[in-house]
Amino acid sequence: MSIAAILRELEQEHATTRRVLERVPEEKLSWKPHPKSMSLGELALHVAMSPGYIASNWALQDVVQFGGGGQSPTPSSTNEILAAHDDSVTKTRDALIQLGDEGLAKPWKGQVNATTVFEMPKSALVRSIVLNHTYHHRGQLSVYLRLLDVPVPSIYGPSADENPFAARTSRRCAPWRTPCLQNVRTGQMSSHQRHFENIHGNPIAMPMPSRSADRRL
Ligand code: NI
Repeated sequence: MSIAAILRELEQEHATTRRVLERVPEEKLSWKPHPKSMSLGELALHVAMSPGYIASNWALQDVVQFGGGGQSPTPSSTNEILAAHDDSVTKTRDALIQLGDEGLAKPWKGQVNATTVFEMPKSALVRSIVLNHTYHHRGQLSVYLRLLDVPVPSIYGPSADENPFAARTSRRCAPWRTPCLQNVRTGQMSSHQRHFENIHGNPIAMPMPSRSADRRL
């Protein structure tokens, strides 16, 4: 995993994260699905801020001392969450560039009262706690939106509310477009099409090859 690859992933994932955060209903920020859960506002702000905070405060140090936690910050508006997200994107990108490929190979420790509770290469810190941790909470946030009856945006594939693939023509299609087009010729469904039909009950429109697409195959 190189910094260049992580930065490419970041650009794509942050755009998706912003689409999810834009849906957060301001009048429901204090809502929570369970007494032990974070509120909608706390969770959305956690999704927004975490990558930038962890990349710039943890990944740039070799040893981090954790405190005792504390109350999650609570936003007062959706715009505040979006501003925190945009700031976090900049901080994450700057920290990763500063870290560089050499920095990714260095060891990192997280300690509580001088006892090591996390120990991993910085590449693993970035992979799991800067990136995967955010995707985990973003998925959680999408369930909050569903429970609040807010239309859920497409994240990695169609949601029950949005199917970006159905509207696509062959000029712009999903990453599995090439097998789809090949299967147009053989008359077979791709495994992804079967997956969406079986799991989501929501068939993907079969993209028809255009002349320009044909030339790329
Ligand atoms: Ni978390």
